Amino acid sequence: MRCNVGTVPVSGKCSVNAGDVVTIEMHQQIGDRDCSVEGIGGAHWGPVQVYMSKVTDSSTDLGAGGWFKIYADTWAKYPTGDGSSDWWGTKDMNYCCGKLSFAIPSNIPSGDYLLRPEALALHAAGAPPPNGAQFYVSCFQLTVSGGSGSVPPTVSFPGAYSDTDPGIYINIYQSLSTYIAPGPTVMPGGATKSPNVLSFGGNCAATSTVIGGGSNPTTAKGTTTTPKTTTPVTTTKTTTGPTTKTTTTPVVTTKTTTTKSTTTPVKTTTTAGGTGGCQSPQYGQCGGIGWTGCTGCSAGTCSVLNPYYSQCV
Ligand SMILES: [Cu+2]
Repeated sequence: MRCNVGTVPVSGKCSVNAGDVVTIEMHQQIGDRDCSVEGIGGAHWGPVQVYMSKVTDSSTDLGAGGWFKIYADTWAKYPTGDGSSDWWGTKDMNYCCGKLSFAIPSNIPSGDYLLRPEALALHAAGAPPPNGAQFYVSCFQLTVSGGSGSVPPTVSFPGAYSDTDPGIYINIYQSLSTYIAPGPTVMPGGATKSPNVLSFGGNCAATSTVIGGGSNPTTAKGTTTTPKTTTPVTTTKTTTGPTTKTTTTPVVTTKTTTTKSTTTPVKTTTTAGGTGGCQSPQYGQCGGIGWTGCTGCSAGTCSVLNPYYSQCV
């Protein structure tokens, strides 16, 4: 829950300035940064949230100290369909080259930090604990310069979440009137974004709202520019452990504006899978109600997690 399994600190640190916009990337397969491939595939819908922890040395720290939330891109209701049709943070990530951008708050002290983006996949989260929600986390080792103020109140991992939290133990295949993301509120000076992308070709540029006023550019669109106050962060590459499949690579980018795309998933009554004779990759979706993609598996076997979701495991 802190920094994923099978991970250890590495020697490098990424230097950033307080206030910099950082972009993290998540991809299904190691080494694949193809923007035409879903960043986190297989209907892994849920919120994306980002935490930081002040540490003495980010190249050795294991994250046992306190964490505070700096960013949240969680949920927004789509006019039709059930919760799986709604806007989610992981849809923003999925259809935007696996990228999510957010600012390092300017009102935190300078020094070393661990940065912990967390994608929470809820496609099987309606099953009773300990089955259900899937957390995809990585930790990045930062040194922040130019900060000010003090560290906000913190939580611990484990400890911040309960397996029965309403945003963790939830069936998203029903109409949702609200969604309560797990964990503490975003710190003042942090930011939230309302998710706004439902498919490839959606508008990946959007602005997040700073808690306490103002806004930040959050998502790179097409060409990447380096903002004047930003130091590019290109060194850390964190590979997740054996139970997950994503790789996250931080890079610094910029930019803005919003719109909404409107794709409604086609509903069918298939339970074992769709029409494809093709093969999904390991950890990919291979069946479930509404699934029209590949029903075979190039690695693993197609296993039913719930009526809406079968996965190559
Ligand atoms: Cu999964």
